[in-house]
Amino acid sequence: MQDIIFHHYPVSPFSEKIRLILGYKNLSWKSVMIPSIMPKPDVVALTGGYRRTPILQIGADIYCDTALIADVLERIAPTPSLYPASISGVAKIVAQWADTTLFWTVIAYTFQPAAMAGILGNLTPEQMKAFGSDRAAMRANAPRMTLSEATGQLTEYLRRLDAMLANDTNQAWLLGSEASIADFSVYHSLWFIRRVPAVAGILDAHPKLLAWMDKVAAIGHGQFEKMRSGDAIQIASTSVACSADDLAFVDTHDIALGDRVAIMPSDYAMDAVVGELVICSGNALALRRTDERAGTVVVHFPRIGYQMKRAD
Ligand SMILES: N[C@@H](CCC(=O)N[C@@H](CS)C(=O)NCC(=O)O)C(=O)O
Repeated sequence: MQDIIFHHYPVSPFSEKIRLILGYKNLSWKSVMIPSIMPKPDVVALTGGYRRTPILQIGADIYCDTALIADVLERIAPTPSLYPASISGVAKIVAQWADTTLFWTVIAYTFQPAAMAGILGNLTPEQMKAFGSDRAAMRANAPRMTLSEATGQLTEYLRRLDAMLANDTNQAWLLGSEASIADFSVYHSLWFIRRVPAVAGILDAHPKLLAWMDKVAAIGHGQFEKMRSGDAIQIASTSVACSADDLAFVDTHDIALGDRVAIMPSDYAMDAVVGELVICSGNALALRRTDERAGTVVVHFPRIGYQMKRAD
């Protein structure tokens, strides 16, 4: 089994989601630190343009988006499962809500003037400015929520989440007696709030939620060692991507395997990755591309939240 190489940075909520899943599955992994803003030459060497955080690398296979990364980790370590059979559908639906609606409500709430200094650690005013410009460019025309709307909506979401946790031990996790992907997806946004003292007080009205957060945090991050990004690129360049023969072809684009395609997120950071389509399954898309430094790699995306077009 090749190393699990995780590319991330400490204050990234989506990275925290995956660090905890690595811990939940008791996995050993390599940790590659990446920049939080562009340029990210070593990330782009692997992905071909996708710049969001985190990414997972296994040899010459590069997995984008935490929904897909969670599926890959589930395949590598099926127990304990992120998708217990009786709740797998609802767990994925709640996770998707948390990774989109809840996340952007939390971002609009947390990035309020009173909290700016505490959010990203000790940034200089120049670094704060660079961060602001980077995110403005990344979000382009994506809709923004005002602080008043975000505060009101988040308050209601927290009430709803708190109501999912009963006092008896049968409801230890959001969806019942078993943990699931829903816990990890909801947790990472609330973790982002809790880190920042100027805004964390909004959680205090919900002791059950705070106790559940302590339980998720106690899972930890598994065992990891640092790896340099140059070494990760070297590993990609000397590895062969795994074959996708077992994934059934599901054609909804009228594009055949082997055709040149461009794949990109459908909401923000819409940088296209171009290559030859090698996986087009019910749940995932992947293309093969060759990079000067990383060699031939296969870049994988989930279907949900991404768009694919023919690249001519
Ligand atoms: N749907 C994506 C969202 C990832 C995402 O938005 N990550 C944030 C950081 S937590 C990001 O990419 N920010 C810009 C950056 O890191 O360059 C996923 O699940 O991985």
